[in-house]
Amino acid sequence: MSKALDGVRILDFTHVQSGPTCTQLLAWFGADVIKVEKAGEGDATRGQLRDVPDADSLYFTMLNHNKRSITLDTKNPKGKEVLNTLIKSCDVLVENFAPGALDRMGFTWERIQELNPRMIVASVKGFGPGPYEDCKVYENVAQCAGGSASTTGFDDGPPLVTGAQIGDSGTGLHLALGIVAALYQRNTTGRGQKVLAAMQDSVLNLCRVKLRDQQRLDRTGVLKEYPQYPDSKFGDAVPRAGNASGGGQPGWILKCKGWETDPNAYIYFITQAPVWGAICKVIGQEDWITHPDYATPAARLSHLKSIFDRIEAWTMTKTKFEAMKILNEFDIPCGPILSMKEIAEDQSLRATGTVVEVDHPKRGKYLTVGNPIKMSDSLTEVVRSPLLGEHTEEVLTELGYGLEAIAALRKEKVV
Ligand code: CAO
Repeated sequence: MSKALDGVRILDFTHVQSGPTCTQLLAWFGADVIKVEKAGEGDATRGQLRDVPDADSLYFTMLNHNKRSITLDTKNPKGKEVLNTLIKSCDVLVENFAPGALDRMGFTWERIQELNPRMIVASVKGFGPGPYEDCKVYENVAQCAGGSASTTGFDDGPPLVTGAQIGDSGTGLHLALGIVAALYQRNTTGRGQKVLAAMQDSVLNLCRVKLRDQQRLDRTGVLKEYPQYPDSKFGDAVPRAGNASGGGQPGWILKCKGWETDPNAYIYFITQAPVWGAICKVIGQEDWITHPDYATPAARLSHLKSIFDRIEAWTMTKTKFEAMKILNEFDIPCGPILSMKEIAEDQSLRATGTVVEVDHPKRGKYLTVGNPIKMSDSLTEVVRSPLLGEHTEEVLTELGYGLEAIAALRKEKVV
């Protein structure tokens, strides 16, 4: 079976998480991704958070499937020659170096265009043009600068970062979309272009509803679906909303049976308006269906705390899975709080290829997250990440280097 991006060749200059997330997706869609790594060192994550001595870490392996790895000293003049050849033979160059690193290497946009006018140059940077454009940025910096941290957590606590890697993996996703759009446009223009995904911008894009709320707060001075309403005062910025839903249907995380000992015995419960009657029946509070304090969504807003307390008295009598089953029979939206252990053992996620077991020659079997995007005509087979420089000879041969030339490059530590 063919793959969506068959025939697309990616020069992958990415490292750590944001860029590799992007190129891994492109590889899963069928692109030939050639990861260029520093000779002798490789992507720093190969050695970070190691759990098996001398084997590539899970941090690296889980972000670099289906790629080929070559080592190359791009600061060496002979290494630059190899890079010239690679640029000429690839469709997309993806990088997430610190700002200016590619220029300092001698590969400015103009130079790359000279070598290959069809080349798409795609970059992750921490910030777009502006006061912080030269800063190096990691995940949590982006979460803070993109508005996520100030709006995450509880009202009486400090800003919080989230475990979802919205700065790194989130930006990688944005960049991948920009790349496929640029490839599509190239079909008509014949030209490459620059694609930039800034981490701050990507996080803000994912926090769009909070900028919505900022403007509602500016206009009305209150956010009635927030837990601060009606008892606390609102300031001039969107406050942290705890576990409130962020949409027009109030929700909260409620304890389930076993919460005293199991930190994940909780369920997310949404009091969606169309099923309000069903909710009242399930929890045995049928008088709330017509009670003026509870009958309409508007009336309920100032009673959300007591409503969730009452629902929790019911959820605490059920395990999260029992509650999930009963509530779904009535189309009441809810979600169990699943631990990573439960997710790792979930057979349905294995069946769909979302959780995949991969074999690696140095570390043995490990679990990874497969392609979360499923396509009917472009199936993903997850292939283990490459060892450092595993494909150097193979790729150089494809580029036209003979065995002697390759041996000479090795001797001079260019590859
Ligand atoms: N051969 C020779 N040199 C190479 C090379 C190769 N194959 N690959 C990279 N280098 C060099 C670069 O040219 C750069 O050299 P100079 O600083 O002399 O120009 C150097 O290696 C280091 O690159 P870097 O500055 O990108 O790496 P860092 O570890 O200092 O910074 C990071 C890491 C992530 C903070 C920075 O790359 C960054 O801000 N990237 C953009 C934002 C981003 O992606 N952040 C997410 C990180 S987690 O996904």
